[in-house]
Amino acid sequence: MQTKPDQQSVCVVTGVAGFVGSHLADRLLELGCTVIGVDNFFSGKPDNLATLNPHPNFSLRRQSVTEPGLLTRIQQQHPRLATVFHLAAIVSVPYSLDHPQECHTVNQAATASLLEESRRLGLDTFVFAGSAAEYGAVERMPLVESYATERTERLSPYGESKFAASRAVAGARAKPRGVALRCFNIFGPRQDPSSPYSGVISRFIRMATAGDALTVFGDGLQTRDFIYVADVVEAYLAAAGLNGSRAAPAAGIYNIGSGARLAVLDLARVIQGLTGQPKSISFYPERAGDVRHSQADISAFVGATGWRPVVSLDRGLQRTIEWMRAQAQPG
Ligand code: UD2
Repeated sequence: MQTKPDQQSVCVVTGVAGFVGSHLADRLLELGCTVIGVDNFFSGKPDNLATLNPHPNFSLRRQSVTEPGLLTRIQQQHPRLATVFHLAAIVSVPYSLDHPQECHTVNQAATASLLEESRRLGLDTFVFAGSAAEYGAVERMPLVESYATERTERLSPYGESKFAASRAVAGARAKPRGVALRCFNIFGPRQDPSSPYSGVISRFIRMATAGDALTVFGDGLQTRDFIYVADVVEAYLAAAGLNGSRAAPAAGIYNIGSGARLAVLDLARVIQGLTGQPKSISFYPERAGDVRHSQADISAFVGATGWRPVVSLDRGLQRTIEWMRAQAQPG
């Protein structure tokens, strides 16, 4: 059934200080929802809350999603709580390789607990941030949801934990209805470019705008499915039936990507063109554990909700470049 977003819609967003979570919360507030954000600032950034903090319908809980009773306490204060968007996670694949137990606790066990708590409280919808990492070494493109199975060779505890959690979420048919969004390579403003493991787009834009050569790992012919953050946010709204168009989708796991793939080397050239910084490209050894290709088949979610990505790669890159340039301005 379609829900009309208004002051009646009370939502929890875990990972609210993260790249995607903060954009999702901005959009929910714009729609008139009340948002309770949760973050322990392990990887989330206080700066991402700049537009949220002053909003009268926003409140923040600084805590980990591993702490029991989180949703129960929120529901005591907000009896109309209906929807949980669960995005908080250990988000780094390399970190998960060094800390497999912590990754299991945060990404898998905490999701199972929040889901169970949602069931006890009788909440309507539980939307979970899954990942393309759930496909691990699968080579058949485009990737269809059913290609990731228990037998799939996943390349990290991160991929394993996201797969198990998505499965659990999709198993919740009603009260809550569980929807896991298997997101591909998301990019856009607020993505942190500073770590060696940051998204390639944020890294390339930072290098290009600084006038540096772009670092390509391997031959650059590996491909990825890049999707702009605003399109991902609309997918979250559609998953919860809050986008005001079609009915919400049935419980399940759905790919969220652009449906197209682009070689890293082509991406480098596009970014050099858009920034007007046609500096050279430096080639480095292929990164361990990299998958060769990644491309989503998005027909399941498009068919279920009518959602489609609408921001072109060029437009998304331009907006990201503008944001990064503004960040670089002093003061
Ligand atoms: C993405 C996700 C990761 C996980 C994974 C599942 C991001 C940031 N990471 O990892 O969380 O879900 O998908 O498969 O979305 N590269 C360069 N030069 C650079 C940086 C990267 O050539 O300076 C290459 C890198 O080797 C890779 C591609 O660009 O082949 C994309 O790298 P990424 O780190 O943006 O994302 P990916 O697909 O490894």
